[in-house]
Amino acid sequence: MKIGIVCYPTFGGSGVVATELGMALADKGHEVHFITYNQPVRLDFISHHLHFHQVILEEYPLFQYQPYELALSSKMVEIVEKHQLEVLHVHYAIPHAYAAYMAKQMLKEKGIEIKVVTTLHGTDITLVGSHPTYKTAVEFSINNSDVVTAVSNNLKETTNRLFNIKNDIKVIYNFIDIEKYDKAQHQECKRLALAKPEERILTHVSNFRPVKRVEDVIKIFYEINKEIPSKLLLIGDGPDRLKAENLANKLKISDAVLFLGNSTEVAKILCYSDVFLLPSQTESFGLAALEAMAAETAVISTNTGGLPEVNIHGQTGFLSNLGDVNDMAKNAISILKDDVILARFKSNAKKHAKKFSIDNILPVYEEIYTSCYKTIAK
Ligand code: GMT
Repeated sequence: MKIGIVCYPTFGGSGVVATELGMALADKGHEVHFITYNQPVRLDFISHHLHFHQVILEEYPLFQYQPYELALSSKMVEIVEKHQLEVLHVHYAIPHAYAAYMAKQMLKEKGIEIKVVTTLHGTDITLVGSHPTYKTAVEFSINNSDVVTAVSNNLKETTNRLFNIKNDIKVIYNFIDIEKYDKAQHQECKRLALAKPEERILTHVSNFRPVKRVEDVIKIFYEINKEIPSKLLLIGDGPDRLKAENLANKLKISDAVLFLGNSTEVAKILCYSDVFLLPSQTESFGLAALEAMAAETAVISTNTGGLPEVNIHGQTGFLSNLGDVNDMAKNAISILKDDVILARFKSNAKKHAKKFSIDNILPVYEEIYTSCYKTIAK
């Protein structure tokens, strides 16, 4: 099929899911067109099945804020028409679902019917979308999408609680390319370059936004490090990085804390990891936790949002109440202090991650696209 994918091209989870989905679809022979303002960071190849169309914003002195939705919907119309796309799959409701609705109306005027699939990822509902500033438009665009999906049961419930939704929301979990993580596990994982043989390695991957509570990561590690020789690797960048660095300095653990910045090689870095820390305020799913589990890493997380659907308490890791850094540290220590226990948690994590294999999830998206296409053909 010919599919247009609209997403944020950044390191955020929704962009990662959209990009991995597009690349997997292209691999299966579908023609995929990414429409966004930059090349998605994880888009590592372009082929005759995989295209990228940049939305360019024109500067104009009158605009304090450039009207991105307008440029995006115009670009969608252009690309749908030019490449005869059959479906538009937009990731993250704001403003993509709204822009897609506008594109659909403009195409209708030209006698072209296009179906819109909207995938809700989390903060587009929980933190931003339900804010009175956006709520009316978000609710409207969700209700006017042809198919709506959410990345966890929790996100579906939250969406139905916060909005007056008329569509049935289909839950499709985030997914993982297990083979990529298997390969990274089998590469030469040079642990000794980062830690002493007796040290455990803890990791955290995020975009360092306040919702990730990176200072809690440092506080948890501080407690662990008192009892277990260990290193903490932080991957990513964002507004709270400096706060986290300052806290590590203040607690005099900066020698044990490595800030590695953004990386497109997360699978390779996670091969060092024993325990992954995710003390988020909320996670609709927690793709970062799933990626860690695929790299055979136990997860210490909060019990918020969709995290309990991913991290199984007492099996793949532990769940704690938001902000309870002592409980998270205690749980991490209970895993890290014993080789046999650690090995059990790691193996459980990997086994559970396999349930989210792309091989299981991709056909579900394909089915949705096909059902959209069939409705048009009728
Ligand atoms: O979590 C982020 O910082 C990025 C954000 C996004 O939308 O780009 O991620 C959300 O979508 C991911 C993919 O579906 C989910 O795995 C994350 O849990 C979700 N983040 C939050 O709900 C905070």
